[in-house]
Amino acid sequence: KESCSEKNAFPTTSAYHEEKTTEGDVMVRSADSDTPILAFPSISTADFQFNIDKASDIIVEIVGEFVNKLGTAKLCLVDLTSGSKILSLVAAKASKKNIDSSKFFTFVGDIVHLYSRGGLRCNVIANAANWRLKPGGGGVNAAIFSAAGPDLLVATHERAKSLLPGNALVVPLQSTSPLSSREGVTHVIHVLGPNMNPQRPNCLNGDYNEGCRILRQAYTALFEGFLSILS
Ligand code: AR6
Repeated sequence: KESCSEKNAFPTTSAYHEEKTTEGDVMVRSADSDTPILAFPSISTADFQFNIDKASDIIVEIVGEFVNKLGTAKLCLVDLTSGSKILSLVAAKASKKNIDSSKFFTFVGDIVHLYSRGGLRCNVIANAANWRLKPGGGGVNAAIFSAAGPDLLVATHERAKSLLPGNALVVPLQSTSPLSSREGVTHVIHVLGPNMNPQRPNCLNGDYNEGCRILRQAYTALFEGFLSILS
């Protein structure tokens, strides 16, 4: 059985310790399970086809603006594979910018199985949503709605029926949701990023001035949403 691990150059050694499970597997466990952590995917860079190099600059820029406002909380960029380009670009740029690696790190894993398969407890996860805040459609959105169960859609639509690009919506999860009971997730934050895919609504047709502006706004809204949960 393979356990997930943090990515390459941007480790989390100060925040985590390794622990042997009864089966002898080495798991990475949060040193303090009360530490609030926001796990987020790279918004817009898969189905929405946003340029990965530009996106990595923006992630590091906006993380840099928030990293000192987090108190004991942490931010964690997640992707599915250890070959993820966005994870390695962000890790390298964050390290170059001297962003505190105990406050921000990258992690390889499925965002709906971070604790059960990766040993990383994140109380908040972000969703790369669609404008109608609907389940399905693939990617992170399909995974989160499916893992959370039907209550997430109800709780989401009680708060909003749609989202404009660049905006975020904080949704508390019921304790009966498997994402809550199994993974320890208390909130999902839906984020709508800029879309460069002509097959999807609101395509920006390669306008990266507008695209970068919206992606900055999206990460700002996401991190503000996370801070609002902490306060
Ligand atoms: N766990 C962690 N990371 C993931 C997972 C997962 N389960 N699944 C995908 N990623 P995407 P977008 C990574 O396409 O580009 C949906 O259909 C993925 O490798 O989910 O913002 C919505 O309904 C990539 O790095 O989001 C929207 O219509 C990142 O998550 C549209 O896609 C984002 O990929 C949004 O497209």
